[in-house]
Amino acid sequence: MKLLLATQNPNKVLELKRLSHNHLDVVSLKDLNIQEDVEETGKSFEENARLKALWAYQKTGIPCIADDSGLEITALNNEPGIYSARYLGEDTAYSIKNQIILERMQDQSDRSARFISVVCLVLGENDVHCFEGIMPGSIDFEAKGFNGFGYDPIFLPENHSLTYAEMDLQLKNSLSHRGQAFRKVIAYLESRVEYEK
Ligand code: ITT
Repeated sequence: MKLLLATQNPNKVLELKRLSHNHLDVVSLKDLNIQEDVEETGKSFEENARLKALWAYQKTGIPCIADDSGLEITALNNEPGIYSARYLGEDTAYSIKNQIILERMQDQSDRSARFISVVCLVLGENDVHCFEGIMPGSIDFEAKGFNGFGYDPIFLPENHSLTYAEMDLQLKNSLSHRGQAFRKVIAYLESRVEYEK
């Protein structure tokens, strides 16, 4: 089946395309030449994921999913949270954002953090389903690795000695917050007979 991933973030498209199996023909907004973005006015990951997926469904009529995700750092009052993309300025380079976070974390003994993803699937106006993935971990003492995007170089997933940015895509997908949520979507679609093919 054709599934539209409603995102302007090419890294999310890459992650889902790598995860999805042969039955799933994943297309992106870019593939459909849609450049607009929807304003994320929700107060939670779920509200924003729902908003993005419904917007894309209403625009195209294609079954859609959207991810809203972010990093919560305990010692920083769970910032940046749902504002992860806008934190410290939407146009600020992540190399700078990550350095500022590392400086703010310098004297913190509690380095715990977690990544959260909520992926919302819209199969019809009243056929909407949300799935969550959470990866607990900590903020490293320096930025490490060059893969991935965003806060990947400073996030150490629990029980691993590599940051997300030091992992290849397959390893990151196998444990990441969004990998977990995407796999739940795929399992749900497989359980719906009409979407088997
Ligand atoms: P779309 O809304 O178009 O999907 P976006 O990048 O703006 O793209 P979000 O609004 O969900 O997506 O913001 C998520 C932000 O959280 C993202 O820009 C990163 O800063 C951060 N983030 C989420 N998942 C991440 C990951 O796997 N690695 C690093 N940073 C991540």
